[in-house]
Amino acid sequence: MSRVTDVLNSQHIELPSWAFANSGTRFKVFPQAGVPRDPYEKVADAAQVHKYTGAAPTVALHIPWDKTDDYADLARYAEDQGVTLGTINSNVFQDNDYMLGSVTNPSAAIRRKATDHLLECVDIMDRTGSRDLKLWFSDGINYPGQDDLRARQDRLAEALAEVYARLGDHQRMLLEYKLFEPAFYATDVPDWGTAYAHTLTLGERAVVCVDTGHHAPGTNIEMIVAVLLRAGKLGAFDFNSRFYADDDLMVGAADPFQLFRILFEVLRGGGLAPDTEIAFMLDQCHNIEPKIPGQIRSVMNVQEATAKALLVDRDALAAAQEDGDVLGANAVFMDAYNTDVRPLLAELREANGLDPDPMAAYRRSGYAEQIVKDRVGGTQAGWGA
Ligand code: LRH
Ligand code: MN
Repeated sequence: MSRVTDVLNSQHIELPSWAFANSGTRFKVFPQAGVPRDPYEKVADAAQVHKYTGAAPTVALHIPWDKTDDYADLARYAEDQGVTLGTINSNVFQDNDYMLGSVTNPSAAIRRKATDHLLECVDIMDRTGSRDLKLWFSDGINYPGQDDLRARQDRLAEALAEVYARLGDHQRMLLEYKLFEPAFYATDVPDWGTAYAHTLTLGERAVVCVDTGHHAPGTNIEMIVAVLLRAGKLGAFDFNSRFYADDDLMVGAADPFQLFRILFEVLRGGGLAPDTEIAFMLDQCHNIEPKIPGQIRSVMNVQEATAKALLVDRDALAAAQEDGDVLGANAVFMDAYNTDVRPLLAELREANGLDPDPMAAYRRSGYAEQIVKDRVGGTQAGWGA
């Protein structure tokens, strides 16, 4: 069992600062009392998740949503709270100038502006000590003929090369793909293949980010994970779950079996080793549920799926696979998935001096009521769209 507990003890899930802010859909954003008003309060809320789960020691920032005068001071504040600042996310999807694209825009001046934002994010990484720059582009077109697909790829490649050249030796570029939305005909980085092709051209410190909500329905995501891992190009996950599109629901909520299959392929490819280079991040929006408990539940869902993946009897599986024992192999896989790992995780938390039930411990802390009292006035944080 030590192999299982060693991996679970070394598991590190990065939280998105924006999950603690107000979020919603184009129809409505329902504000919640006690929501943070600045990056400091977002970091404080993220620290609560780490306090009770012990598995979420870093917080990803999104620029400009987390813009602040002194990033080094924010990094120090995070340390005081028991967490560190993680991935820096660029944002070239909310400026009026980017209607027809950011780094792929027909206008060279607008491409320059977008690229300068990406370079500014690297400057911020130098101050926060972050390793990863995550690039997601909403760039795309809505109608055939609207723009030249090939030319847009050339423009994208040019901007990525300039940013890649700016990265420091220990810094990486995570290129995130997404099938559609906000573009509804062609997205410039729509799938793993396009992202992979660009990262191959760029170099070894450019890797792919798999957001589990960014695929066509029915896509076998664990297959993509196996292929990218084998190619040494799987850099990160944006974990969430969905029933239909990019719903950004809690990871494992919509399809816990899929999450198990994905984490089994990560394990199979060596991606759960204590020194793994893969960044396991959450990218979610708690539109109607309380946000800190939503993040705690999400971290627990990843831990449970990871524990189940680690319980797959690999020798029995390999034997059945070699024998062509289809049902036997599937049964070995399902036995692990159908194992209740909650007692194991509760024991692990107790062994680490944590409450076996993080949700109950957080509820008893009174933190939720305190932030509602404290955070009066000011402007609640959101997506600022
Ligand atoms: C795009 C995305 C991207 C983030 C944003 C918050 O859908 O997944 O990772 O920048 O959500
Ligand atoms: Mn994402």
